[in-house]
Parts: sequence; structure tokens; C-alpha cells
Amino acid sequence: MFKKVLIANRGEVALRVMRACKELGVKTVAVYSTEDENTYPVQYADEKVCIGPAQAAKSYLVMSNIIEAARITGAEAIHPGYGFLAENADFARACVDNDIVFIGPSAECIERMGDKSSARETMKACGVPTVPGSDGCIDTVEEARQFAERVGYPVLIKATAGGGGKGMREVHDPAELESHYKAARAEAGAAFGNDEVYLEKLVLRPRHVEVQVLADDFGNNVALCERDCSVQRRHQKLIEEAPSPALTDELRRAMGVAAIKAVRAVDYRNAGTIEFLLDTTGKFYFMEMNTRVQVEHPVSEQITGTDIIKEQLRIASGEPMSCASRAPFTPFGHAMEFRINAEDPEHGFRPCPGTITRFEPPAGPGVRVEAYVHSGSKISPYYDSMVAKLIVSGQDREECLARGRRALDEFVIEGIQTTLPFHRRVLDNEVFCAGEATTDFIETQMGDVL
Ligand code: MV4
Repeated sequence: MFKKVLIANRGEVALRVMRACKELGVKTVAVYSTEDENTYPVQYADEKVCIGPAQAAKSYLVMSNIIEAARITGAEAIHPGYGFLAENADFARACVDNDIVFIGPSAECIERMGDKSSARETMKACGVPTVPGSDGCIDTVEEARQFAERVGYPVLIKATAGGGGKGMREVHDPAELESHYKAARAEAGAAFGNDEVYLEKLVLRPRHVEVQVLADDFGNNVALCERDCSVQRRHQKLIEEAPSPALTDELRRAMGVAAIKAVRAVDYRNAGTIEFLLDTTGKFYFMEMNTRVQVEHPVSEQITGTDIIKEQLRIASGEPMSCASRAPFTPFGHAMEFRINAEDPEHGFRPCPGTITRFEPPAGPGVRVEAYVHSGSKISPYYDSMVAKLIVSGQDREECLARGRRALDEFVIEGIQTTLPFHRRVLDNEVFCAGEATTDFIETQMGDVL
């Protein structure tokens, strides 16, 4: 195991990784911007190095400063968390070039999965189901039209450099194909510096179901069941749960087998997620692979009894994962995660930075809170607005829902607006409670509260 690890992140995930390090007897190095100097993860670390001013582009995204911080503190490995440099292949390569272990997959895997069209081709070639789509990217409107006419409308135009919905356009009417095609390319070019797009048949009212995987250097490849992340707003997840209420045991097994096939096809190592779309008839299709640990990893930990961050550290240090003998996993009970953001749900979820005057998290059976804030914390306008995650678990979905209601009622955050009241209302919604939410849930079911 490593002796010292640098955490190239901030907020709750930095603290989450440091806690795992502490349990493994690994020393921690925090890197931080001047804005974050007084935050909990920076105080929690054994050592700290300031890497720049508030703007992420001048601190958390400056690879050379982070590599230098690892060098001067003697950290052998860097955990990138999620966001920032977590899926940056150049950063993974820079670590390796400086004899630092990147706690994540290889730069090659990050690159192969980062290009969505080629990821799709790779998956198709190894027998993972994909949505009917174009062979590679589509360079002209005429080609796009031919494809749409062959598979039938509606179709979805996607940016190959995309993910998270940017550069994506639905086309329901042939008359709109040309304008949407041009708009998607322009948006992708502006956002990613790569305007290539590909087409897929549009899956209507899908669910977002993703499989958590772990892979080590000893040939162990395991699926830690799935998460259902259908409750999203503008591609920002708000609630995740495991297992998915939409899966049968048979479907779960098939999705796990497909996910492991995907992992083997690219010789993937460390933690990753295979995202699938699940259609209303129970068919699933590969969407994207996330080559990092995700915000919602705790729900998988709760229902599988694993510590995904510790497994990442073991795998990266060349040890076998500790949970391989327990595969194939069957979900134990149920877990849900509610993202508590410093946002005002009544005004379009606009960010509300400020000072938290009172922070009283819930506790008791089946309650886990991942937060980096306390009474008196200042929420910076420079970063993501997530201030805490509430994870509740129970022996079944009903108990989980009841615990969610109880814990949200106990949770007090004063001084700023948060998504707490929004979550409480979701737990009174019949469609959500019935386990029937699809990706249009917020627009179609929660419209009246927004
Ligand atoms: C789709 C789709 C329907 N059909 N692909 C959203 C972001 C990117 N990861 C891919 N996404 C989608 N791809 C086909 N062929 C619908 C979405 C989608 C979506 C997926 C998961 C969760 C929320 C979503 C919201 C809008 C669209």
C-alpha cells in the first residue's frame, strides 16, 4: 500500500478519499486554492500545499502545480476524485511520466472512452448492446438524412467529444434535421473544440441505469450491481438509488455481464461505471463509460458492503481488490442518495453561495451524510454547489423511503437555500415512490414546484 497520497480535489470527495486513506494507514496531502484554505478537508489532511487562487483554471486544473506538490511532499500517488482532472488523459499520463501513480485507469482507457463515437464502436464490436446508430461520425447533412431515413425518426444527434448532454439535439421532424445538425456541430465545436457528431435512434422515456465496476491487475473484474439515476435535471443528477427498481434479477445479471465484457474489451483497471439506457420494454443499451469514481458511489457501497475508494487505492497500489471472492454480487437491501446543493429549487435551481449559519445533519439507523461543511462554513461561488450528500439505506425500498423522509425532516441547513425541500417533495410523489421515475421525471412530475 502507498505511504502517502495526494488528493487533487476539494470538498466532500477530498474528505471522502482522505477518510479511506486514514483507515488504510496512508498519509494524505491536500492541495487547495486560497479560497478553500479554511475548509475541512484541508484541515483534515496530514500536509497541505496551496496551488493557486480561487479560479479552478488557476489551481485545481493546473497539472504542473499538482505534480510539483506531489514531488515536494513525496506523495507516491494522486487520487483525482471526480470532476477537475479526473478524466483528463494528459494528467494521467503526466503522473506516470513523473513516476507518480494515477489512482484510476490508464491514459489510454480514458482516451478511448472519452471519444463517445469510438467508445460506442468498441462496445458494439465486443457484443455490448448499443442503440441503433451511425457507423462512426457523420460529416454531412445528407449522410445524417440517409441515416435518419433508414432507422426512422426520431433520432438524436450527439457530439463525439460530448457526454453530459452538451452538443446533443433531438430530431423529431425531417424538416428540422438540417438546422439541428448544424446547431449540434456548432455547439460541440464551441464547447469541446471538436465538432464531430454521430447519430442514434432516440430512445423515448428511458431510465438511466449504470453498473459500477472494479478491475484489478490480477484479472478480477466485478460488477457491484447498478444504480438508477433517472432523477436528473439538465443532466445534473439529483437522486440516485441502488438497486434499480426497474430491474429483475435476470436483467441485473445480463447488465453485469455486459458491463464486465466492456471492461475486459479495453483492459480497464480501477473503478469505473458503464452507463446504460433502459427502454420501456426492458431492453438496455450502452450509453457511455465514466472512467472515474462518481458522486453517487456510496449507494453501491451501501448495498454491496464495499468501500469503493479503498478498493481504488488497493488496485492502484498493485494489490488485488478485497471483494473479488464475493462476486457475483446480489444487492443487500436498498439505498438512496440525495444531493444537497446550495441552490434555490424555486428559482430554477440557481446557485446560492453564502454562509451556512446552522448545519445540523441527521443521524440514526441507515443514515450516512457525506459533507465537508459545518455551521459557519462559507459556500464559495467559484465551485460546484453540492455541499452534502444524504445517503439512506434500509432492508427494502419502503424502509429506505421512510428513512429518507425522516432524515430530510431532521436535516437543518440555515443561511442559504438548498435542495432539501425539493427532495422532501419528491418523497411524496407517487411516481417516484412507485419506482417508476424516468429521465423526464422532474419536468413531468415536479413542474409545479419549480
Ligand atoms: C440518449 C437518450 C435517448 N436515446 N440516447 C444524455 C446524456 C448523454 N449521456 C446521453 N443522454 C441520452 N442519450 C439515445 N439514443 C437520452 C439521453 C438523455 C438522458 C439520459 C440519461 C439521463 C438523463 C437524460 C436526459 C436527457 C437525455
